[in-house]
Amino acid sequence: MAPPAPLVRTARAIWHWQWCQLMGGLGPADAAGNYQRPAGAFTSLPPLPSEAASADGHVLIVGRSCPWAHRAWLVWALRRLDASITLVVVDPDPAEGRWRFAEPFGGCANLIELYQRSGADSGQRATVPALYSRRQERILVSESARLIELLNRWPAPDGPDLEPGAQQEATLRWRELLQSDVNDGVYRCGFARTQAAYDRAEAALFGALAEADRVLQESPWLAGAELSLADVVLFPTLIRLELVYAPLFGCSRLPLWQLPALWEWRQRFFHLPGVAATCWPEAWRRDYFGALFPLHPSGIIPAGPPLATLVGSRPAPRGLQHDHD
Ligand SMILES: N[C@@H](CCC(=O)N[C@@H](CS)C(=O)NCC(=O)O)C(=O)O
Repeated sequence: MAPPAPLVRTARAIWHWQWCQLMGGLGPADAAGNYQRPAGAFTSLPPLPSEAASADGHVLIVGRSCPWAHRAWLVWALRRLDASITLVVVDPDPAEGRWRFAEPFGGCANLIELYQRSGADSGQRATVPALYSRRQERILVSESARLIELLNRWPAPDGPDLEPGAQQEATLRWRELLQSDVNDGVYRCGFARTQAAYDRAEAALFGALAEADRVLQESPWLAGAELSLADVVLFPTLIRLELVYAPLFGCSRLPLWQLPALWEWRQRFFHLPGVAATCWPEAWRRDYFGALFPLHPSGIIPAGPPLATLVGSRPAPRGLQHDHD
């Protein structure tokens, strides 16, 4: 027998109140219910360190599921920086809600300790990605938008320049739009507290994706003929779309194949050398569905499409500079 209506109403009101409290733990919102990404630590761009080229001097710390870390990991992979920057992958510790090292790093068991040893305030979030200097024994930068610029200028004899001169203006324009409407946009959909906040974020997200699709009908990469940081920042969000953001954050207006140029772009990007090794769909689903309790209280990890159905086999190059193995 169904419970009496007043009981259902009361239970709903209590659950909604609890939900609002729990959502506050995921991140702040403004009075209209729009998610507001909190500021991070170590946000300014340090100069290129003099020991840049020496092996083992620097460490890039990433987590598999994090799209912000993924963009830094991609620049590291595409520019083949493994000779001068070591990659360390941290694992989530869902019980504690923080990142931990597989084995102690710089004398620390988890990332928050490393942040504090590096001089971060105790209230600051310890986020990935982070670039650490072994010589200075501290984190140099942990804001991904700045970090990808630094990694792009890092000495790399064989690596492509991802801010090609003729495309600088277009690259910057795309990066600004993608950062707000797509990269942060999917979180503003998922973490919206009201219908209106979700509607605004969702419209901006699919507006930006439609614009990207239009541009990619004319040009192989977002900012022009050459691969750039604009493509790099779009990929981590788009490759998680069907696996995480559509089912969990409600970014489900269109299946991506209905934006055919974007669908094809994603396949081409995935098959660039080094990119596949940065993609961990099982970890993405496990971390997002397992950790975001207010959005998915059961913690049950749904099946998703195999990555191969999204990225296919290696597509034929479209006369692209970097599309070779
Ligand atoms: N502003 C940062 C955001 C990075 C970020 O939010 N990373 C998340 C994972 S996706 C994180 O490490 N969160 C840990 C925490 O908030 O304690 C950037 O773009 O680098």
